[in-house]
Amino acid sequence: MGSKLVLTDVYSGASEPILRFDVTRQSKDASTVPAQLRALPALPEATNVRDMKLSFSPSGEEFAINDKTFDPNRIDTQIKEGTTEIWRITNADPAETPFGPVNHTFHMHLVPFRVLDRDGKPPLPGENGLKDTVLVRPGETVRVQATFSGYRGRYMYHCHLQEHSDIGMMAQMEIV
Ligand SMILES: [Cu+2]
Repeated sequence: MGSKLVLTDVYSGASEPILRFDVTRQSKDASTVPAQLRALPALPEATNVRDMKLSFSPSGEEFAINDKTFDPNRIDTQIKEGTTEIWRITNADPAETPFGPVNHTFHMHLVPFRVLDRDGKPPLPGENGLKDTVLVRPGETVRVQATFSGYRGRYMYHCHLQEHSDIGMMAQMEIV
């Protein structure tokens, strides 16, 4: 009681407080976590591999995916409905800048994905389930796998740091 907890974003380098919790009363917590969580379903076999490079744009003034800034009139990736793909997502930005490391958080619309590995090593403890966003630190390559089923049409994938997607780090996939 009486304590204050402040949620801060240390990964984006901004270190600005996001949310403050003021503990003003005591309450009972009857929730429990099972000792063993449900096993993950087997991964279907992937039939295609794509590379996604996250970095500053060639001009150095914006952010890009595979050296291209966002264009709403361009389809960047075409995918056959129902297929399973592995995306190798690489952060090619520097670990040291006056503002700290340039981290990116890759986010895909339409389908959740599974994190296969980070630089060939197992995913982080919190990354074993279905994800829609994954942190990619400078110099890292994270492999994710997704099955593109459910809907056809155009969907976005982008860096989830809004300051990055706002200046180009966003692209379109079309499920056909
Ligand atoms: Cu980013």
